[in-house]
Parts: sequence; structure tokens; C-alpha cells
Amino acid sequence: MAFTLPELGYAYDALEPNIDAKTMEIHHTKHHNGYTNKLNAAIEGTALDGQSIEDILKSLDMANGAVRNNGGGFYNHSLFWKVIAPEDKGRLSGPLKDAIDAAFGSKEGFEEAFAKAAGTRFGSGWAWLCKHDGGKVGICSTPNQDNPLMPGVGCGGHPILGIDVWEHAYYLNYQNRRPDYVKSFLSIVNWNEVERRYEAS
Ligand code: MN3
Repeated sequence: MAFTLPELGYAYDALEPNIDAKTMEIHHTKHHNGYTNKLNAAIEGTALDGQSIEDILKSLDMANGAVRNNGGGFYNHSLFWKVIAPEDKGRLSGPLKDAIDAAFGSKEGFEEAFAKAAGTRFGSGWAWLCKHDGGKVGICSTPNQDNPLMPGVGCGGHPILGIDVWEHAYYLNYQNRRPDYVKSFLSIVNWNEVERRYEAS
């Protein structure tokens, strides 16, 4: 039962000017598609074949580089496309707003901490907002395609928002200006989806 590349749910140019169409197209059809195909090749005929991606990541043997990199890449990008949106997708509200206010003081405090985590991740990787036991939220970052669900990555919790800070996610438009890309990302967050993930996890 192979994994399939998910649809974006919007056009490649729908996030402009925040994320340009060419970056979106290459990111989806080349990078995410590559992770998907390589994940399928890595699990074919193994005990992992048929498991959910969450179960694969949670019980991952971190020495299994093919599944770690491509399973992480498959999961991370599948989340990434969903937590951003071209049109207004709600305002931070409800239990998630309360959790963010408790952890960071305000939405602005959250944005500052998230931008710092994204900006200081050296090289390629991701920054995350995670839900922890009891409903608390926290920010962390991971290298490469690692993910908070994986054992021992030092994040814990369940990822509900994530930003890809690999150069392939922004370099065509932003070149070395990662902070500008992070700021743009924060302006197109699909808070309805992040809240859904907070309440479902
Ligand atoms: Mn990427």
C-alpha cells in the first residue's frame, strides 16, 4: 500500500507574493514527489509496508536513513502544504489561542519565538509548534527531514505547525533572506487547520 503525493488544495501561484509559483511547483513535484517515491521504495516488502506514516515515524529506527529522511520528508511536506493557505483562514482563537498566550504571552510573542527558531536552525531543517501532553504548546526545530514524532529528536509533542527552512523552500524568491521568508510564511498560516490539528492530537 504505497504512499501517494497529496494534492496541494490550491494552485501553485495561489500563495504569491508570499511564496512564488515556481518554488511551489518545484517543491511539490520534485522534492515532495521524490521523498514519496523513495519512501515507498524503502518500505516495500518490509514490516513497515502498510503502516501509517505517523506509526512509522514514532517507532522509527533512527539508523534507517532511507526511511528517516524520506518518511520525514513525506510527512513534513504533507503537513506544510496544509498549514498555509492563499486566503484568510481564520484568526487564532479558542483553546489554541489560550495555549499560545500561556506559553508565549501573545500571538506576537509566539511569532517572535517561532521566527527565532526558524532563523537560527543552521543549514537545512524545520521549525515546529508542537502540542504537548496536557495541551501545552512549545516551539522546537529539527535538522534535515527529522520530525518531532521521531524518537529522541529532542522535541516531543505532536507537530501542529511547521515551516520548511531548506533553501529549496525559499531561495528563488528570497535568496539568503530567510527572515523575510519566515515573516511571509507567518502571514499565510491557516489557523483553522492548525487549530484542527491542536484539537485532534
Ligand atoms: Mn522542502
